[in-house]
Amino acid sequence: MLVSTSKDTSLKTVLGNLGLKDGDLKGGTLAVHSPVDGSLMAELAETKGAEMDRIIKDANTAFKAWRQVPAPRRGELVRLLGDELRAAKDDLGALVSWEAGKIVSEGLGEVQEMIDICDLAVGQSRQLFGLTIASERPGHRMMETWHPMGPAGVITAFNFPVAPWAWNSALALVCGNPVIWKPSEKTPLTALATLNIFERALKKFGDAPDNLLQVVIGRADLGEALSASRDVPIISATGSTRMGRAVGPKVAERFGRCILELGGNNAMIVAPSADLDMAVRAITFSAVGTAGQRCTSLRRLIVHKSIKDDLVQKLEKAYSGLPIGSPLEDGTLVGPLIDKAAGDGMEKALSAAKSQGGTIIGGGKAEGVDGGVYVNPAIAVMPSQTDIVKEETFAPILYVMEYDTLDEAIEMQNDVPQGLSSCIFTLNVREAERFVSDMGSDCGIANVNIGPSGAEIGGAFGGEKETGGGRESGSDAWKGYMRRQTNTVNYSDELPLAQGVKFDI
Ligand code: UN1
Repeated sequence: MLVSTSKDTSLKTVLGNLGLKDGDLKGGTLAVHSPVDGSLMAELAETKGAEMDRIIKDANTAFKAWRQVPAPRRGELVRLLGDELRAAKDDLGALVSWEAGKIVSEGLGEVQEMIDICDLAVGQSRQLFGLTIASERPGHRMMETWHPMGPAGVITAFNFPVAPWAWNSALALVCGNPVIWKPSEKTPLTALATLNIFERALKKFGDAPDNLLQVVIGRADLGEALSASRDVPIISATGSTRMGRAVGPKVAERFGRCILELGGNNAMIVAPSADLDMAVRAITFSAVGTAGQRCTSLRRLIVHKSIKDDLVQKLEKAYSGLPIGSPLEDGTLVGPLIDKAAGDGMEKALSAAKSQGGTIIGGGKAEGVDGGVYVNPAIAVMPSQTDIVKEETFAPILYVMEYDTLDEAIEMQNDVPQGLSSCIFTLNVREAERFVSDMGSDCGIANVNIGPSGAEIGGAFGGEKETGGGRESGSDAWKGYMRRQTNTVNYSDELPLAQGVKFDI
């Protein structure tokens, strides 16, 4: 196989470099196939449901020790993790390509995202601060303190098999919480490789408690066990809205804390003043990059009617030259879908789009690439925002609708159940400001003159409505992994009551 760098990205070498030994990858019940060529990469032993109690208990034992370690020292472990990730970047990036089907540059980008959040979390470990609040009572001080919460259950999806684990875990760890990780059953190898990388950091760190990070391999029942356990105070889950509907109520039932990052149905409004060449580049990256399998992928294009035909023509041209093929080959921009079910989902959505009045450009099986599910990205020009457009289909389908007034465009942008990411292309400052104002996009992310995907880790990541409302990675997302305690300290020799209440005995 051709590779994009001089590095050996063959699966055998990569697995070996990441400490995944042949013997550990055989004889189990979980078959892991590569979307690149359909080959069987591993048959892994699965964690049994009956083991979950012990795993959760071990995490709580680790918590009792880890919470006492000063936060900046906890940060040192995450700093070492960042170092080890830097050293393993090429190998882990290549394994992401093998297991999730991402092109080399995106596989590496995902590992870079892990490194970036480690850097952020190291700084954060010295900044887990609360406020001092003016007390109404003389000789009193009010303040808030942030304390560790306990084990965090982190459930991740196939499409970003490692970065969302890192967003959650780098912060959870500096905040004093052990992590139990349930990766997607489609991408367990990258999780096991990450566990090995973490263990390299642990060794250098020296005196961390055992079981700070445990990985459970298997299916939905393991995620359910985490969600149902009172001894896992935080559940952070990335995946489909369907998964969120299973996890959310279970966690709520026991009053646990949920951080949900679910489906998106992200739109771009293209206004008449837009720089169309730039828009075409942004649209192509965000609609066909990662084969349309990011939760931030561009799925809806809302274009002013005066430029619609021109833009669709430009996109057709850009789409016609897209290199589709093995993600490990130099120059490929569109890799495979994760599995056959994803290909069937795309077919189904395209035929629904057609029956709802859409004109389909592209789609279908890509010529000349075999082994995996390789498809031609599709553009579906729709008469309006019909039912199928309101659904998230995890595939490279771009629905195009036209608008007349900006009000109408914003209304269309917001008129879907999901609320993750959104953007506008315009050179008109009024339109741009309007879009990011309280009258604009209802999403967690709203961009101007860049696409909806490819967010940096410095901002809070997540969205509203069926996207689940959680926020991860940057800004003050660290607070999601700690409990806030309000402290009032009386340093006077009186006992005044708040609100002027008198209670003399
Ligand atoms: C996801 O698809 O689950 O903004 C996460 C982005 C990436 C993260 C996507 N930083 O596209």
